[in-house]
Amino acid sequence: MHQVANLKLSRALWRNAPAVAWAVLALAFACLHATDTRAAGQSSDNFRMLRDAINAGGGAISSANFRATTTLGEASAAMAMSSSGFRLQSGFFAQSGATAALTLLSAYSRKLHGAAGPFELELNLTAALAGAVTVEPRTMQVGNGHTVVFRFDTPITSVATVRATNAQSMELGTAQFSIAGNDVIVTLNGVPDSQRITVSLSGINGSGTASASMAFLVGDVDQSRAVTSADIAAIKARTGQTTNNSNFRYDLNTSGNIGAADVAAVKSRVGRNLP
Ligand SMILES: [Ca+2]
Repeated sequence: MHQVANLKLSRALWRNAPAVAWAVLALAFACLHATDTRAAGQSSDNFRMLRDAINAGGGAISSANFRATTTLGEASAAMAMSSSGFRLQSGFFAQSGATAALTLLSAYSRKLHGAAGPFELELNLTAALAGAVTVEPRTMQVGNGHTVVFRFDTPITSVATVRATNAQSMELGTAQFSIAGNDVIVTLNGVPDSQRITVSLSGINGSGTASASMAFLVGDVDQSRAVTSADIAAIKARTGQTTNNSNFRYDLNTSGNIGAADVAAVKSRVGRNLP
């Protein structure tokens, strides 16, 4: 019976030989092109590999089961190309997708205004430290310092260092950070008032960097970089208001409303300006 069945299968294959041949050719063609999704030369900008091509080890693509086919690199190591024997030809660069895609979208100075909630002052990321930087006019929050939020276009997994420096690259106060989704939240303590600073992050998701310059000058609600009678008038005009998204800069003591304490705070600082 088996011989009869095998004979029938052989005859069927023979009858369909042209179709079988084309199928084999098509499969070979597809395999040849499986790794070649790059646009031009193999540089860091345009090199891509398909999962099927690099994942002959099976399972998820991780260091434990990564395998590359012999056509991908230079087989200077003998036997199979495993992680210990794998070599790539000179000129080849691989890059981490997360680091390459990392972009700082925006940065904010965030403060909690009591029951009114947190409000964020967006920082001008294009201003030079000595130029028209965004001025944070609200006071440092007791026990919590200043909070600067860096918002990226991708989830953040690691940050190596964070620093707050002045124009002479001297560190001001202390800087700590935490990570929340796409945000890196920097807490500054001990930064004096009437200061321009640059907050810098390095080692973001590996090798990414980001920085934002800003200034702290309590009472400068109109961003003129000096505390003047105009700032007093602006706060007085909003006395009695509950803090909201359009007036939070005038709530200097972040109490949740604009009142006599805010007027007193700006009056006591008239004459101060940024260096
Ligand atoms: Ca207030």
